[in-house]
Amino acid sequence: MKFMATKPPTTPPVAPKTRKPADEGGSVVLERRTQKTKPPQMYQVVMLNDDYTPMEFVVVVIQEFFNKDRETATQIMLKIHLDGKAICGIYSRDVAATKVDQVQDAARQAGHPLQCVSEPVE
Ligand code: TYC
Repeated sequence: MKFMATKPPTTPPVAPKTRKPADEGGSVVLERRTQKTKPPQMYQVVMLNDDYTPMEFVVVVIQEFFNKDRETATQIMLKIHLDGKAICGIYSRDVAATKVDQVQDAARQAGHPLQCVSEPVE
């Protein structure tokens, strides 16, 4: 059985607006806000030269704790030896602090005075 309306609607249906006012041109403008979150401060682990730690030990430490291949580790070690210090890697604060501890524990165990420090980048 079919159901039909008995009366026509009193007001004709209104078509939805298809366009925004002319000055908006139909586009959506999002409000611009200045970014609130800054990227985290990063820390560089700087290794220092001394007169006693063997070069080979420094190369192995850089390979092991800073994930460098032997050639890169050797270049970093030579830079430390010649310039007095060099950056071994850049990390978040906690990771940098852990690297410093690992290097100093390894140096202490081996009886070498090797030192490194963590410092904020820039
Ligand atoms: N200067 C050391 C030597 O001649 C080698 C060395 C390199 C030590 C780098 C520390 O961080 C260092 N045996």
